[in-house]
Amino acid sequence: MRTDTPQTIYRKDYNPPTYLVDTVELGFDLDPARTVVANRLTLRRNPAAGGRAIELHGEEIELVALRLNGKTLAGADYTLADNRLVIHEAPDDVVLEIESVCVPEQNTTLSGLYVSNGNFFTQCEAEGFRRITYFPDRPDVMAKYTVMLRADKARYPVLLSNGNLIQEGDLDDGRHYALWEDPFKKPSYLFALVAAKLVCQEETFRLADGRDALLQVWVEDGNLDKTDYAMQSLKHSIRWDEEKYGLELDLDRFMIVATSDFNMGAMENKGLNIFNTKFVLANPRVATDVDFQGIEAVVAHEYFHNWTGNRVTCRDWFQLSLKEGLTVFRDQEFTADMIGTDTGRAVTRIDQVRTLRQHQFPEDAGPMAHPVRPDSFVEINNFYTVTVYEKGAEVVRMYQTLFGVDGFRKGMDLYFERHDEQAVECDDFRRAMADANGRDLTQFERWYSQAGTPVLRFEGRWDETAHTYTLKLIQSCPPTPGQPQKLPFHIPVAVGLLDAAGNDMRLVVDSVDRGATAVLELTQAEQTFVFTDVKEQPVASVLRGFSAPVVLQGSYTDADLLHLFSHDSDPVNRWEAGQRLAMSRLLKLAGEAAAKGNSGASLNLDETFIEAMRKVLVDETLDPAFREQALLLPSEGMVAEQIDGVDPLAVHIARQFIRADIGARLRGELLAQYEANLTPGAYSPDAASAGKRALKNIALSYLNAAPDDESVALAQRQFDEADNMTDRAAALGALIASRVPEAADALDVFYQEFQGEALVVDKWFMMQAAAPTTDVAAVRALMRHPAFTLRNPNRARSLVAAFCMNNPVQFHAPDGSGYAFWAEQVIALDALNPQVASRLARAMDRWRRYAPALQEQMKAALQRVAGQGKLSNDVREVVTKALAN
Ligand code: B3K
Ligand code: ZN
Repeated sequence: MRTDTPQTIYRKDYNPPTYLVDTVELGFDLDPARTVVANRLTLRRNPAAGGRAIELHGEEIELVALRLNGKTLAGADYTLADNRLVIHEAPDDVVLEIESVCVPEQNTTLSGLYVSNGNFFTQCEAEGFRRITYFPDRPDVMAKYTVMLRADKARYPVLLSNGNLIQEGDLDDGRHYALWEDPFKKPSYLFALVAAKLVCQEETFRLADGRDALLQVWVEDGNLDKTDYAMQSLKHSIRWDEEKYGLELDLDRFMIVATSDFNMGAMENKGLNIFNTKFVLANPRVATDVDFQGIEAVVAHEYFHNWTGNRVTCRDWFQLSLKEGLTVFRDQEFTADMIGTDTGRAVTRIDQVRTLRQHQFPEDAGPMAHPVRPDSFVEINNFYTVTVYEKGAEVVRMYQTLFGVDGFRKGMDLYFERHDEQAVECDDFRRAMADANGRDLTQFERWYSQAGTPVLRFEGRWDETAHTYTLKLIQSCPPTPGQPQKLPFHIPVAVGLLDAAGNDMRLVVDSVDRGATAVLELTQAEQTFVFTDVKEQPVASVLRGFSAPVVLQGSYTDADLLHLFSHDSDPVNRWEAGQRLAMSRLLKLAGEAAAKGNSGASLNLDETFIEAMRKVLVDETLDPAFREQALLLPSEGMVAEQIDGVDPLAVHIARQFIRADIGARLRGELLAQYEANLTPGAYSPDAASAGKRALKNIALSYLNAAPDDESVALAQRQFDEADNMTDRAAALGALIASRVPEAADALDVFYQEFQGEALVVDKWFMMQAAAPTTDVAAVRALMRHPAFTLRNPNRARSLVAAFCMNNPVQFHAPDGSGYAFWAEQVIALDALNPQVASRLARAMDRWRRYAPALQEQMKAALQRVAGQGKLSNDVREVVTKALAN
């Protein structure tokens, strides 16, 4: 726990390291209560930097011995303060020997070396290596590692580290050892070790160049029935990277290890990926379609990091999106390719757009707004954000939109040719893209340096005599903390024009035939594009495929939107038109509900909207997965983002009213689609089956938004009879939402059946936490359940964070009880695990948007946390920024 005043670190202050490290030899004597780490480094003075002082980081470790070129250093030779060990004056070439001690069993932060369920794991990104040994713990120091692990053989039969296993054997006293060597230079954040009692599924896999690689998925005993999908996903990922980018696995062995105590999804340590069990373990009984998709995506993401992140890494942490944005883009493309069909691709794209709007746009508009490449931070762990990851991926996607798949590949090839085994900057990636495609991307840099979501407005005018259609595009970007003014972005805007029959017109701009979709490049604040030979009034489909991460505004009429919703050849914009129709109703009804003192009594939904929903629901020419997306209303959070001084209860009432109205008025169609989309036979997580289940289950949920005996019986039957978690969880969710007494029994049955499956117990907590019937008192009661603990991040998130983030009605209860609970839990969690606490702290980001009475109480809760004497930098940065902006 740091209690000193947090220091802000600035990108502009970057200095190269004074010494470079060539080799690292680590020796571990693993003991939960006292692990001794011997570290032998060879260093060399960096000619590119001045100075002869060696700067090492160290945190929560005890220095036992320190020798330089064989001589023990005296107290006057170095300073040890503020988590820094500085050796004042060193020769050009140095062998440094450091011995230190840490206490893994007391490490609840899950950063550095820690114990989970009796096993040792590490997490070093971003700055966890310094909690293991003294080291220049910065990503631009890349070295070769050799690691000796020693531990009790009975308790820790499996000893793993990065790279290749060189030697293993027995020692005295029931101990054994393993020696690992990583042939590649790497930054310290990619170091990992595991010492544990685990079992594995393994196989050899033939790589494109004919080599055989050993692939392993390590889990606790009893979970080998849940590793198949992760293994399959790994093999698909290896193949895909070979075929798509010509990138091969560069090691003889690739390991995935699952642990139930993990701060995030997974970690790409070289050759030894460590995963949250949530993204490894799956079988039909315990995992949903969404869980299977998550596993495939995260396994791929971590594997792809081997090239984009590990072989080419970041110069400093401000460059984080260099590896994260790029790798998210790669895993997104992989997911789309795995589905294969056009609508399948579109549905994954729609998912990405939804995530951006739901999470990234609010971040970009809130107190923590930062550019994709931030200029400053207090705690780097706070910057593993949707902006760095998802907006970063959108920025990478725009290169592909501008240059095409082949142009993008050329840029990637040049990037690796120039920068393999280097630590570089976002600018280097942009330069590779520009040079490979012969384009000037100077202005494009603003996507990295300017925060905030650009607003893109369009105005279209058809000239019936000249047969031209003039499209005016106007861009602006709202101010963000520290950035009052923005310059125009370079925005690729994909546009189509629909004729009255709904067909794409052929686009001609400047006498050039641009096909059905033209990618216009907007670089000015305002620009006009003229399409010629337009014989009738078109309906414009702007920002096809969501070609840039912007908010699109245009004066759409309902008629335009209905036309696009029925006909747009671009499925993303087709979906988008439906979302706009829904959003306008949600906003209108939320306004009416609020005006009537939050009574849903006399709300009304127009036939036009119901008819549009009916049409898409029964349109058999559309994939079930797409229809489900089209039927899914914008979330309460997304609606709230559109209203100043929002009252979350009014939004909830409006959305529930629409759901119930759809459920009642489309009853026959919903029942028919429910039946038509059953998936008899053995469960398979493939996209087509998952799409059917999704449509069937959204039908079930609408039916139970206006429950009657029949719909409740349907949910109950599905709950009792389904053989897979997707259908069981959906049925349970429908019962909970319909507020029928059957729900409580079903929850009991569910718990009894799955109490031995931690990931399912998480779902059980989460469903209750997010139910609008669950108030703070009920959450507190759940916290007293024997299965609850704050110490396990998944469990804490499944109840505490799920309540604060996914249960807007109760979280924003007018008496402020939700906010008081939040403050209490942030403080409690911070003492255990600052990273998890800090994520929870962000539930208050948008406090200034709420109705005055709520705002007041939110501010008080923020002040209560900020006023704590003992607070991590992580949480302090978040609450300080929330109060300041
Ligand atoms: N690189 C890790 C994230 C590390 C987070 C540190 N607080 C996982 C990933 O993005 O693949
Ligand atoms: Zn990543």
